[in-house]
Amino acid sequence: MDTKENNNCNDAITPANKNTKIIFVIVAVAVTIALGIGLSLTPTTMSGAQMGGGNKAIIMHFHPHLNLIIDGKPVTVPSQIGIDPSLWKDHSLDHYGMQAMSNGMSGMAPLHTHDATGTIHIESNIIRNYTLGEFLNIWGGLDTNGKTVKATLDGAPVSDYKNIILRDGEQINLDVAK
Ligand SMILES: [Cu+2]
Repeated sequence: MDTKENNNCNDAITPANKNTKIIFVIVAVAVTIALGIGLSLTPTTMSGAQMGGGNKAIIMHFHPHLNLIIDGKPVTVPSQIGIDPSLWKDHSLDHYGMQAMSNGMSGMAPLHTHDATGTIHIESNIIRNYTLGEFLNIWGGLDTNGKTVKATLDGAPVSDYKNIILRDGEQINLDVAK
């Protein structure tokens, strides 16, 4: 009696075990596929995090050049415009530039300077025209009050210097005088 009952029990369990094994294999395959997808997505997620979380890729990067003459004398355009808080007065375009990172690296306005040569860096996460006026607003350090600004773009006179569209390699001269 005992043996038969055991056999019956075994008979009853065996098909259930088969079903369990099949389900286990299906789950294992599903988990493997899910892990594979997860791993293949990981580099994208990591590069997003490395860029500072929420930072979009910079898709425009070029360099016009600004020469300044104030009251007849050449004046350097300072380094760190749009990076150093004291040279970053207008923040209305910040969302098009590099956001501050969790590792402490500072953000940058989309228009900024890295040196005092007059090279303006346009580094933007959207395709958009930027103007010299927008750069000067970010800087907030060129005093034109009560003065006349004579501007040339690649040597040709420009009447409305604030609306000069920044383009790669162009030479902008501003002559600011009373
Ligand atoms: Cu640059």
